[in-house]
Amino acid sequence: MNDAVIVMPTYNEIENIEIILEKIFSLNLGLDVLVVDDNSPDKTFQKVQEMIDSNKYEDQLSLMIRENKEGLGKAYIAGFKRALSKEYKYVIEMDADLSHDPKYLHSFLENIKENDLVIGSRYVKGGGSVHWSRFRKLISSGGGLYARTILGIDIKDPTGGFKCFRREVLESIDLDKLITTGYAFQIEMNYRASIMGFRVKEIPIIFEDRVAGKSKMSKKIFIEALLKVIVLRFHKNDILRG
Ligand SMILES: Nc1nc2c(ncn2[C@@H]2O[C@H](COP(=O)(O)OP(=O)(O)OP(=O)(O)O)[C@@H](O)[C@H]2O)c(=O)[nH]1
Ligand SMILES: [Mg+2]
Repeated sequence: MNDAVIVMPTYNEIENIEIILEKIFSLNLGLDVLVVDDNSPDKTFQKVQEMIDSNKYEDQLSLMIRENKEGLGKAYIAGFKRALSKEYKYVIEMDADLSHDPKYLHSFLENIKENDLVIGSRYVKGGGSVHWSRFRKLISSGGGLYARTILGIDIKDPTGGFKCFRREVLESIDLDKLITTGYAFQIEMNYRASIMGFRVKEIPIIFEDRVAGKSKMSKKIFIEALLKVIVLRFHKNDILRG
C-alpha cells in the first residue's frame, strides 16, 4: 500500500478509463487508485476489473461498484470512507475523463506536505482551461465568483474537482452530514475545510475539456449548486459546532 490514493468516480467512461489509469501508473509516483463506479451501463467497471485481474498493477488498483447512479458527491463519500478505513495519509480527487492531466499529480504531492488541502485551480497565475466554450467558461468563473462571495472564502476556483486532502481533513468532516450531492459537493468540501481553519493552497492547472464520453453536468445540478451555496452559508455555525 502507498501513502496516497486517488479516488476516481466513473460513470460511462469506457473510452477514457484505461487511458487515464495507464497514464497515472506510468508516472510511478507511488499512488494507489480506487475507482468508484456507479454500475455504468457501458460497463466501465468491467474494464477496470480486467486491469486488476491482469496483475499488472499489483495491489495499486482497486474497484468499488455501487448499485445505482447517485451523483458525484455520493460516489466520493463512499470512496473516502473506504480510503479512510485504510492507512492512507493523502486522498486525491480526480476525474476519469482526461480533463485532469496526471502530470500535475507530482505537484499535488509536493504541496500537500505543507498544506491540508491542495486545490487544482484554473484561476491562479499559470492556470486555465482549453477547448471550453465561452458559455462553459462563464458558468465556471461566474459560479466560482458567486460561491466565493457568498461564502466569504478566499479560494479562486472553488468548484474544481482535482484536489488532494490530508487524511485529517476528511476525518474532521462528518461525511454523513454533507448538504450537497451534485456539483456543489466540491464547494462544500472546500468551505468546510476553510472555515475549520485547515491550510488550503491552490496550484495552477490547465483544465482540458473532455474529448470522449458525455458530461454529466446538467441544469438541475447547476441550480442545486446555486441554492446550496446559500444553504451552506446559513449552516456555518452548525458546521463549526460539528
Ligand atoms: N460514480 C459516479 N461517477 C460520476 C457521477 N457523475 C459523474 N461522475 C464522474 O465524475 C467525473 C466528473 O464528471 P463529468 O461528467 O466529467 O463532470 P464535469 O467535469 O463537471 O463536466 P464536463 O466538464 O462536461 O466533463 C467523471 O469521471 C465522471 O465519470 C456519478 O453519478 N457517479
Ligand atoms: Mg469532466
